[in-house]
Amino acid sequence: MRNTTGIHFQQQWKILIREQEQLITRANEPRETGNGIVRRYRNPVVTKQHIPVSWRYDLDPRTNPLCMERIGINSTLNAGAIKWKGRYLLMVRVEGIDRKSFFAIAESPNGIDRFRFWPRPVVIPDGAPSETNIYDIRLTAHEDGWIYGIFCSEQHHPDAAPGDLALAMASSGIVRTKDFQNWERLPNIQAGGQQRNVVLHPEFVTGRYAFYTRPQDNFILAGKGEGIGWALIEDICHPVIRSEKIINCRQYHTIKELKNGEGPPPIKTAEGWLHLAHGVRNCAAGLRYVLYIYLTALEDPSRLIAEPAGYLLAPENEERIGDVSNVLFSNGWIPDEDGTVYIYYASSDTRIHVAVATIEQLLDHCLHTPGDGLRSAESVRQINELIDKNNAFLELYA
Ligand code: M1P
Repeated sequence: MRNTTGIHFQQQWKILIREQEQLITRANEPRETGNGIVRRYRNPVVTKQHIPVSWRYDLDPRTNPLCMERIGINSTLNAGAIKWKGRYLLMVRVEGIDRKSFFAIAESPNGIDRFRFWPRPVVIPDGAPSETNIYDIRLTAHEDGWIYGIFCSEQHHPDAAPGDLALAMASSGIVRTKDFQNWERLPNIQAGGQQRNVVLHPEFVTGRYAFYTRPQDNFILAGKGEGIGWALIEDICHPVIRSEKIINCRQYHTIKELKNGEGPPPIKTAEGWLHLAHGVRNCAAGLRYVLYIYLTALEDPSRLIAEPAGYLLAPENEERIGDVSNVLFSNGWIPDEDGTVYIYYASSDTRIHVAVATIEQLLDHCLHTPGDGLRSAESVRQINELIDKNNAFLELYA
C-alpha cells in the first residue's frame, strides 16, 4: 500500500527490519590492548536501535499509513547480567521517550555481540500505585535456589512541598524467578531512609540474607551516608534493615568523594569476593561517574582486604557523551567458567558496552596496585618506589 507521502508501507518496514538485523548481527571486536587489566570492545552491545521494531511501530497500514514510530525509546542502559542455560542475559533498563524505565531481556550466544531482545518486555508485578519508575536491577543467583532481582523503586516524595513535582524518593524493590518468565514480587526493603544501588550477596552469611546498601540523605546526595553499606536480613519475604555498617567508604579527594554504590553482586574467587562499584565526584562539568573494584574477605564479605587506587574504567571518547554525560555505570557482570569476566557498563546513561578481563587480571590488579595514598606526596612516593624497582630491569633490558 502506497500512502500520501509515496512511502510503500511494506518496503519501509523491510528497510527497518534489515537495518536492525545488520546492527544485531554485526561482529564485535576488542579495541587495542589497553592497560593490560581490562579490554574494551569496539561496538556498544545494546543500544536503543536494538529494541524490536514491533515494540515501536504499528504494523497495520490502515492505522499507521505513514509507517511512523508510535512508541519511542530514549536509551538502553544499566543492565543486570547473568549466564543462564549457556546464554548471556542482560536485563536491560529501557527508558522510553516518556522517561519511564522498564526491564527487557536481551540474550547473546557469546557475551560480546548478537544481543537480541526477547519478544516482550518483562512484566514486573506491580508494587504500589505510587511506584512511578523502576530501574537498575541487580541479578543474584542465590544459594537458596532463586534468582533475585533487586531494583530501584521510585516515587514522588510523599512529603514533597505543594508544587514540588521533582522531589523523588528511592527504595529497593525485590523480585525473584526461576525461569525469567514468572516473577514473584516481594515487599520493598524497609530502611530508615532512602536506598538505591542495593545488591543481594549470593550466599547466606551467618544464616541470613546479606545486602550491600547505599544509605543516602536524599534522592541525589549520599549526604551523611558514608559509602557502601552492609546489612543482614533474617527473612527476605519481610525485608527490614535494622542496622547497617559501612564497608567501603567515601573519602575526600578521591574518585568516590561525593558518593559510591555497589555494582553487580560480587564474584567469589580464591582470594576473596571481588566487587565492582561506581564512584562519583563533582567537577565544573557536573558529576563524573567511574567504575572501581575492591576485594573483601571470603569468610567475611564485609571486611575490605584490598582496593587499588583510582578507577578501573572511566568515560572515554564517545562514552563521554549522552543523556547524562561523563557517566559510566555498571550493575552487571558475568564470570565465565574459563575465568573470563564480561563487564557490562552503560556510558552516559545512553547505551551498553562490554569490557573483558579475567579473574586473574582483576585479582592481580586488586592485590598488587598500590592503594590510594590520599595525598599528592604519597602518589609521588609510590611512583619513585616503582622507578627504583624498575631501574635494575632497565639495565637488564638495555
Ligand atoms: O545518572 C547516573 C546514575 O545516577 C544514579 O546513580 P546513583 O544513585 O549512584 O547516583 C542512578 O539513577 C543511575 O541509574 C544513573 O545511571
